[in-house]
Amino acid sequence: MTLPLSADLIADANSRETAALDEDYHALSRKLARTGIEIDAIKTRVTGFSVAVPSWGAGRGGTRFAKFPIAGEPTNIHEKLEDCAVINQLSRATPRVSPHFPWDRVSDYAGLREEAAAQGLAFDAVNSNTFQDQPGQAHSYNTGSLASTLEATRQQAVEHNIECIEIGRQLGSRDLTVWVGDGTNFPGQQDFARSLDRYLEAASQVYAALPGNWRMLLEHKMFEPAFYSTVISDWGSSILAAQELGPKAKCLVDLGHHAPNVNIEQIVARLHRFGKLGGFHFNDSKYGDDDLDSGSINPHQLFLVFNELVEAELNPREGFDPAYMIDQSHNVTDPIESMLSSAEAITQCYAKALLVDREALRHAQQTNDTMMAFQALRRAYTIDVAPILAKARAEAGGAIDVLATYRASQWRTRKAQERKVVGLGAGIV
Ligand code: PSV
Ligand code: MN
Repeated sequence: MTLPLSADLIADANSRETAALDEDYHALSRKLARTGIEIDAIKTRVTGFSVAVPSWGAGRGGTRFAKFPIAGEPTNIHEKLEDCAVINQLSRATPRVSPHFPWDRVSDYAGLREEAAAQGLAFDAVNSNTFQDQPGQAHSYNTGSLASTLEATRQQAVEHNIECIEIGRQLGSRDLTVWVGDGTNFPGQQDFARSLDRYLEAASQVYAALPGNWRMLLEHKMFEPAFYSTVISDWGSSILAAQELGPKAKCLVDLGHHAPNVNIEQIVARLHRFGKLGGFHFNDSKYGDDDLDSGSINPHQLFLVFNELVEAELNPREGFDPAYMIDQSHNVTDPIESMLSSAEAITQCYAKALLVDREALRHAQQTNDTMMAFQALRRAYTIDVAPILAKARAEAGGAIDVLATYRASQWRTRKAQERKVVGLGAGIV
């Protein structure tokens, strides 16, 4: 395996941090031991935790107004993989990449899989794209894709999804994530029931093409590009569609796809209750699908989501095995730094959720002791778990201080000399 950064650089940076980390880890171990928690057991769980990164997140996103590329940004899937390998080498928490087609199209997928493996990476869920037209495409998606009123357009969207499954098979994936931009901007523009019927009929053709062990992850979103209505607008539409399609269809929750103030942790619990929680797109937002770093605006919500996910791990239903993924592509930071910051925030919330005294929580809930139930969560949330993560990373060959080590590597400056300049324009590609 050839990893992108020099192991000496990481070891060198770590050597300057080790003494302080050991002190912090020891202090935390004594604090946790007082409540009967063995720190090494938590570290083992943290080591076993991982989250996939999106191939498109390796590039700087844009708004619909503009994109401001940075020098050294990746220009194709090969360069994106290199950047994802940097993220994983430093964080040791992101060993899988979720590709998006046709953005990541190549002629040799077996070769791409080997190329990724040589850098310590595998492929996660494949994402189809029927929300954008491609040059030379026979039928436009400007009025919809799987729910289009036009039979030929629906068929084209079905075939694209089936092609994604085929590509994913070659890449070693086992999930197809389907998000469609289908919806309306004007009242009366489409019939709500008929468009859902068309979506279900087309989606069932995609479902029928899933290999035996595959899952189809339905991603809901209540707005953008359609703002009056979307076909799979919320978790309710998503779970109904998943139930209608069959057991291999599950729901995927993207944190940025809800109305402000929606109780997303409750949605997680509901989907799990019915065995339909299939995956996550982590990010954060002030308004909607802002694609901010995970936990940057509302770290407490992220913790509460993980509290439900740990509950679900402890009480699994129908093979609970969610595909955890970051979905972000922001337009003002270095994407590698943002994904490092998100991976850290996500893993921190997982670790904090593991620290919740579930017995105390259950007892307080059962006896209607609201304050103690709340405090059971609060106590875990306020513990600084950073030393656990840093120790787990360092033991796996990663960096104690991921951002400082990344900056010391001068990766982006070096890539700026090798890579082509990314074009201007708007949007994420
Ligand atoms: C849509 O906003 C979304 O969250 C879907 O996951 C897409 O595949 C992704 O963003 C990239 O556009
Ligand atoms: Mn998403």
